[in-house]
Amino acid sequence: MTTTTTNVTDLYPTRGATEVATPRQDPVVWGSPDTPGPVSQGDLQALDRDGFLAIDQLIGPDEVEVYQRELERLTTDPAIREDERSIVEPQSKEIRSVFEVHRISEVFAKLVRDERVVGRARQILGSDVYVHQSRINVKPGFGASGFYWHSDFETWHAEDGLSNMRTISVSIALTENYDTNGGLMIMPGSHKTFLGCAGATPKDNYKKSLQMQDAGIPSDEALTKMASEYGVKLFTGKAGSATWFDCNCMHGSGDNITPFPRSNVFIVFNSVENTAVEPFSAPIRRPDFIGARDFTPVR
Ligand code: 6CS
Ligand code: FE
Repeated sequence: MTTTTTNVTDLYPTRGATEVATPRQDPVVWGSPDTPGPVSQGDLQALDRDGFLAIDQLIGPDEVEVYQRELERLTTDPAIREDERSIVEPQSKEIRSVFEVHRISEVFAKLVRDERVVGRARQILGSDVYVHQSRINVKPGFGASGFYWHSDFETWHAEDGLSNMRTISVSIALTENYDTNGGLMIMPGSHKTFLGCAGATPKDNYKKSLQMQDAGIPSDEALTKMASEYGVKLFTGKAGSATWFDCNCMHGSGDNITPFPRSNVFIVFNSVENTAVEPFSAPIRRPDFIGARDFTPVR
């Protein structure tokens, strides 16, 4: 194990000369079984086993419309397009993602504070939580590109300085996620092994990685072994459905060549007991609109 400048032990080495697997050393569900909250004991056990929890309807159809209108407003606002927090599609130059959407939009800020959302995050992580990252992914269709296989924690550890796996993401569908328009795919159970990737992090990596990730990509051999062992689950659901998934799930999504957008809002809750230190394997920090440095708990 190596220590970083802040003398924090690096439990999960990555982006060295070779790819290296490390067994997970953190719980998946941190809250104690009798912690009250919206997630049932059965669902907590499933989350621990699989690394994800799918919910058919987290928000109702009438609410979804409010968020769909807000997504439309944001992605057609010229000021947002000019904002550095907007990432465009490499080909079409359409907006691909808008980061820090919980700070830009009061509508999405309200969703973050909703007990159905933050209440689940607190229960799973067993503590107060803050937003490490939020984004809307538009995936507009007609060739919008996907996200290659990766573990989010691998990036958040290497580039944002999250020490432990005490971070949970929720992807809330704002349009219908069919089995054809580039839905989220997760390898069930893959969250129990940390795959440290080979290859150092280039400076300003985020400027490229948010369009097409390079550093932090597993090898074909590792992906073949994992997919053979765990399988691949595709998540579909109506607008308003949600997928909670552990920070270390191996996941990705395909291109969307249908005319039907696959838009979601993606919120990453991190425990206030796991606040970001210095990057474990990157020359500099990423901007705080990608990896938050304000650890104020969500209230
Ligand atoms: O680098 C990140 O933080 C982002 N990249 C991906 C592909 N998923 C997680 C996160 O939004
Ligand atoms: Fe991801």
